[in-house]
Amino acid sequence: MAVPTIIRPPTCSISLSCTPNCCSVPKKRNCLVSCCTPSESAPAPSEVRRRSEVSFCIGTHLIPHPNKVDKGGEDAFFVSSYNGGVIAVADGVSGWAEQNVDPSLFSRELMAHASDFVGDEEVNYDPQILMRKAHAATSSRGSATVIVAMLERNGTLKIANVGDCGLRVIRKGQIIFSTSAQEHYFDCPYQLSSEVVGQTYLDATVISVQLMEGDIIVMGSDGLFDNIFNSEILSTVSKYSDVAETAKALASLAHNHSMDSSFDSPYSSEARTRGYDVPWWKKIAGIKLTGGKLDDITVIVGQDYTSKFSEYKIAGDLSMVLCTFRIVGENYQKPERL
Ligand SMILES: [Mn+2]
Repeated sequence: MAVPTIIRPPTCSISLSCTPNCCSVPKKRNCLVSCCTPSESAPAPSEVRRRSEVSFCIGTHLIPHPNKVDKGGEDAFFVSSYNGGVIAVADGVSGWAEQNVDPSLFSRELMAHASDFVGDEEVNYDPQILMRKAHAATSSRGSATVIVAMLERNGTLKIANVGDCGLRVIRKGQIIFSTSAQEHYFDCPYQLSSEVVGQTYLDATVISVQLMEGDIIVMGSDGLFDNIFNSEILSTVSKYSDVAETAKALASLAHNHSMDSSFDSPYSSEARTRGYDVPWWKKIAGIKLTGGKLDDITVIVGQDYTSKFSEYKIAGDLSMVLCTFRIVGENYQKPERL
């Protein structure tokens, strides 16, 4: 993204001693303990752990904008294993550089505060409140788009999103959930800002998704979603089993597209839809606006490994099992030097 609103109008700790089947009715959390006390017929502890926990392994990858490699780009992210787990991305609005403000300061400070407040009593595991507190604590000048997703231990993924970072949930090879970007106009997304003209946590899109066994989560900054199509996300995640490798492959594909002036990217396609295109005399010659969008690219991938390696299949939703994020990648931004 390029335009800040200021310059234009703006592995879990509890082992449940039950299998999902024994608790199928009623579906209440406390039933997990009360109706499933260990018995002679209960599976051995090692089996129990494998059957009753679902870990979404988290892998991350960040590739900075080619011109911003030295300072690591202007995206920031964090991953936490608190409670079920938290993943978040902030994208510093690059237009601030025109006012001699380093756009990375705001996004990094915002994510640092968000990471600090994850366990705060007032936040109460609500991504929107986490956003509010992190924003209020951030003193740097600048602005950022931001997305926060928190996994409850019953498998509910709670998402708060301001701007054009994004998240997809993939189930059985299909995208079954996708965030929508919020924007003032093309290339000017909603953003949390140091200035009063910006948006607040109240502007966030807030939504919950019930995850299921085998689901894959792909979260990223707009640098990911502007440069690769959903179909490419699906084909890429199907090729890898390791989440860190998946995140790197997605980021690398987006990065390659971002530097390809002939690639008809989601970004160039959207630009044409909005009326931006090559001059008419080029259009007559059959030329159209193409190319990827150079940008920082942050990717966070969460994948349920349980279904791949467990013989026991949990039918349906995960509300009866314990769901957590397990971090296997970096838990903060560590840009790759190209
Ligand atoms: Mn961006």
